[in-house]
Amino acid sequence: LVKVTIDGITVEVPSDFTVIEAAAKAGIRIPQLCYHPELSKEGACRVCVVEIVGGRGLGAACVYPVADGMVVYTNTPKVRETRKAVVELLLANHPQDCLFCQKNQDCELQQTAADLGIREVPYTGATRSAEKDESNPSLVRDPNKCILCGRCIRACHERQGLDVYAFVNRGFKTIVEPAFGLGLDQVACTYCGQCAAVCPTAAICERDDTEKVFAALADPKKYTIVQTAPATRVALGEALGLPAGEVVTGKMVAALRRLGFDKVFDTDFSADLTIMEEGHEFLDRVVNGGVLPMITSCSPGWINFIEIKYPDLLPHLSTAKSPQGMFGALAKTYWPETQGIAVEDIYSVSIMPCTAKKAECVRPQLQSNPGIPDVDTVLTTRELARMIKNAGIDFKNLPEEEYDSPLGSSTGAAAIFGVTGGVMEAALRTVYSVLNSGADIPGIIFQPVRGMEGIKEATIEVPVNGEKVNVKLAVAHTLKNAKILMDKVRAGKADYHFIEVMACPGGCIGGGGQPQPVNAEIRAARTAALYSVDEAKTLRQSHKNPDIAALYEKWLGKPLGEKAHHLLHTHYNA
Ligand code: HC1
Repeated sequence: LVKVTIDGITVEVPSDFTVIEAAAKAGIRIPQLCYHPELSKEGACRVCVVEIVGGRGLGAACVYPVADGMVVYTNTPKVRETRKAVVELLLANHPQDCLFCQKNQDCELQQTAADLGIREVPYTGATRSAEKDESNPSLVRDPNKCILCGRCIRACHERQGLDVYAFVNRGFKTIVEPAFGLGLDQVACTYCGQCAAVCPTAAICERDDTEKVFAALADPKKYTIVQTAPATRVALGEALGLPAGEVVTGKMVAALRRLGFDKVFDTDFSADLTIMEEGHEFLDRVVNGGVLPMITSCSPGWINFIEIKYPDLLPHLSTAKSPQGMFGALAKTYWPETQGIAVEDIYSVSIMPCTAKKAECVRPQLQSNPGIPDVDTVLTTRELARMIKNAGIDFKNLPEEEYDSPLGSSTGAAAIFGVTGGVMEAALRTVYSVLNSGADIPGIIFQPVRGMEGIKEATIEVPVNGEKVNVKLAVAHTLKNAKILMDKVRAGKADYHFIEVMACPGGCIGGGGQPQPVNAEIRAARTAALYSVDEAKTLRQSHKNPDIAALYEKWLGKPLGEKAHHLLHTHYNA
């Protein structure tokens, strides 16, 4: 440890800290744009300059290493003047459209300018003029709003093991873009949105589909159905003035009704259905010698990744559609059929923590009726928050309401889909029970697959064909960790039976469409909230959901049966 004195406050910090980290420990927040606490340090924007006594002028706090006895001042006239000039220069080459920008009131550049008391931009001259990239269903890139902080480049490389973006050109012409200036649809982008999750401005955002949904809600001919993903209920509140990790399920349902949806259903219902199909598929592969390890298939960023990077491993993927996909199939078959509604009149929306879900829903293989998408529009949690604000709904004071029946019921197993290890744990609860004559997994929870380690491994003993078998499991979150596992599988060095992969840090609770900012503390709060949803449920195993059992009995047949196979399973793009 070393002792550093910042603005008169002395703190002891590890010797590998930089000044910005030491200042945070002293309770001093230094303005920051290129710096992100979960990414490597760049020292690019210089907005974090501080005075180091005895140093060579001003230093960038995010990259300046601490030293024993160091004395730092973060709030001198020279520091304030310099920071202001840095941000004024950034603003001089930035569109002045804050009032109608998608990130208005949610933009770190705007906030920094406000905090620094900037009232005008004293510099004029040339400004960047580059084309927007709207090539894909998930993400929109506007290079004119880019401040060259490089966070997207680092997030893509360091979290996801991909290199979609790079700096190109030099000096004033410098820009961040994919190789050869191609659209994101032409490069190895998985649409996971982790770039958007760390972008301080509106240079990378989710595609805004809110107007499409407002239009459908206003169309008297449309019967509107909405489903809500597991991880949205523990994050939506953050964008509407509530603390991180507050469970807002009932308020979200009430808000969706007030927005005008005819039916408010739950992706958690189809997460239970996914466990029925995927769990039985796993059992079938183990008992009948199918391709192992079987790998989960619900995270669309992960599916895009394996299709692009490991197409030879596609037979390992479970053929079960994602819960969003399964719900969509029911919304455009079971529901119209049993309610006597024309399928063309149904407009199906899903609320997802994920930008890649927008690309999932346009896959032609996710159409139960040729030419008609099962999910018409995906809105991220952030977009739903904007719709709620737009409609003037007083979210904080809404009464709690229940989902509609029967596609709104769910067990605790479904809730934990939204956190890394959750799909595996949910599947084990059912698989274990099936193999042990209905006995529950001891204690219901399976601790070894919980937690934020990048890759978790575990073994569970179950009887298979009359013999005790050690079933080997692995769980990875982020694509960088998925890559490590896939390289082992490809090399024949993995003896796992079942692997769960989620593309985003922490699983869907850290999805690219969730409210910003996100950090380890916020992810931990969302995670704890999802586990609390599970604990609060009387039924915590998917196969015990009575509405799922009734659906199979009355309409769907049996898991992996002909109708289930046709509606609830899919294939991938090799
Ligand atoms: Fe997810 Fe899933 S858990 S992929 O993160 O399997 O997006 O929340 O909806 O489909 O259920 C996302 C979350 C989500 C699906 C489920």
